[in-house]
Amino acid sequence: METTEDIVADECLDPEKVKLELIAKYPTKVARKRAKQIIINKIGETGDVPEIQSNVRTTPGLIGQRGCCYAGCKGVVLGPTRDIVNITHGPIGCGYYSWLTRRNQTDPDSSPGTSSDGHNFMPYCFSTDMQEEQIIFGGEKKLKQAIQEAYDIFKPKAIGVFATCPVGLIGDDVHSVCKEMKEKLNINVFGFSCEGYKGVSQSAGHHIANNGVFTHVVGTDDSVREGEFKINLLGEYNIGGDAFEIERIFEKCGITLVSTFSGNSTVEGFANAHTADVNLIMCHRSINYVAEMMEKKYGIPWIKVNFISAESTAKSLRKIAAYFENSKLTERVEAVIAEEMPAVEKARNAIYPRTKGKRVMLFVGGSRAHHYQDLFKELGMITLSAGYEFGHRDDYEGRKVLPDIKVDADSRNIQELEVHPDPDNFRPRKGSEEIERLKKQGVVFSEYDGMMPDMPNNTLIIDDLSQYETDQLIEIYKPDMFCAGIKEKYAIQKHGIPMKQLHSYDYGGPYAGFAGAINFYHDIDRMVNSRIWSYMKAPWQKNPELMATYAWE
Ligand code: CFM
Repeated sequence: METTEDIVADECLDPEKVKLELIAKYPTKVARKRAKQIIINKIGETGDVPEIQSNVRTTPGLIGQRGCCYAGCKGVVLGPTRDIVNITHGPIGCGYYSWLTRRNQTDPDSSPGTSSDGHNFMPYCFSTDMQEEQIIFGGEKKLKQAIQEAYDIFKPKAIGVFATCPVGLIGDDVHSVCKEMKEKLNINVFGFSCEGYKGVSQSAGHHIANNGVFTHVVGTDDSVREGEFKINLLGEYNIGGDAFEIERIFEKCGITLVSTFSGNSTVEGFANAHTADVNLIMCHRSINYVAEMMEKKYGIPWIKVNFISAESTAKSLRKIAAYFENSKLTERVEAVIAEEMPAVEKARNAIYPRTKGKRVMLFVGGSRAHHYQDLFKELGMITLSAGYEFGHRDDYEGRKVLPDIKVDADSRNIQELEVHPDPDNFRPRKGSEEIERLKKQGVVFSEYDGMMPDMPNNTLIIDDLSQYETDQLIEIYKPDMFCAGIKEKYAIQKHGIPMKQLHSYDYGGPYAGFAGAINFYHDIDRMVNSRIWSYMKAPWQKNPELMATYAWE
């Protein structure tokens, strides 16, 4: 079977040449900047990879894939929690377009460890609908009214308020309004200064959301839930029902899920997350802050996991068992893997001959461009190029580069919370000797190696890919499948290339865990082997280009 090396040995696909081609038409300054964000992967003998510039502003004029700070805070991190009324303080457009149509799912009767109260506010869109009047005279009064109205109608346990760009520009103090309403209503009301323009992408919003949830919610309920092997799952957002599949597997293994941040979650779950024995991180980019802060404040260690792909799921379950060092758990985990894998293998073996050697590119968010490569590997597909929209250097190169990352003004804008051990609740889950012993046994703590060490040499790693570069890449490589988001979807399809959304799964999924892997194999098989794409003719292929001259010429 062809490998990446074979493919790029073709002179036209030489990554050095492709890189030059991608930036050839840019003005010198832009080309220089993009050259630092388009990297040809080379893994050194010690596992080191080249430096990639990331988490910097998108060049104005380039059409990028990114979202805003508000999107990262309200949409991504807080959005999937079903029992918080999330109010967008701003003009209606921000609320309307962040309405959770991207298929975070929830089950009001069975969020982990929570009483079933039937609360589910996710299908609603709450906004203060600011008008010119509020922009000129201030919107705090309208915000107070909105909080009161939401409380009167829904009687929620908590209300979150999210600031949009104009709120930051006119200076409404959402935090003091929330404080006042919290005292008045006697429920948790908290605000987020997540104005869209903050930072360089939605990544800033993740950090702000993490700070807010950690400050206002985590640790507010000390009740300890029954069950053995208590874990939190961080950075899993229940897209397309992924969390349901992961919860099914945990339950089968006898692992107690205290809380998920934040797929299929509730505010109660966050409140006693500090009672878990270990934190598992799925999406490192969006939530590593919470894991770090919980370790400092409560003594809970964290381990990186991935439940995308059957092999990765099995590996992650074994990591959990290794952490707890309990023979009963180890046996159960092995039994579950043995029970689940035959169906996975059966589906894979049937599909593999049709998908092996197909070429794929993934440009998604801050973690999926890495995680989904494992699923494509199981299908024998080759990842030629990948990149994040807004990942940081540690998501590409691994956390070992953290000390070398220069903090720029945009990042300094986002508050770093100072966290200390909690006098009542700090309890190191493992002693230092135990940790050392576990490390020797191969348990890796507080580490994420990033995407690049996992990718073959000579693959193109591209940060913050632009639409222009997308078109170029497709023309040059003619991949069999391109993975990105809704904004990119139709332009890619017009090239006659199947495009898989990995943000909302195009209404497919779940893709996590064992059952999810099977779903994914089937969906990808259908897409890469459909002949429909070869019949595609883009409008510009059917009709000649329109030419015009200026009237004065
Ligand atoms: Fe994490 Fe996410 Fe992602 Fe993300 Fe996102 Fe998302 Fe994503 Mo869309 S938190 S970084 S900000 S895994 S919304 S659930 S799919 S870009 S790769």
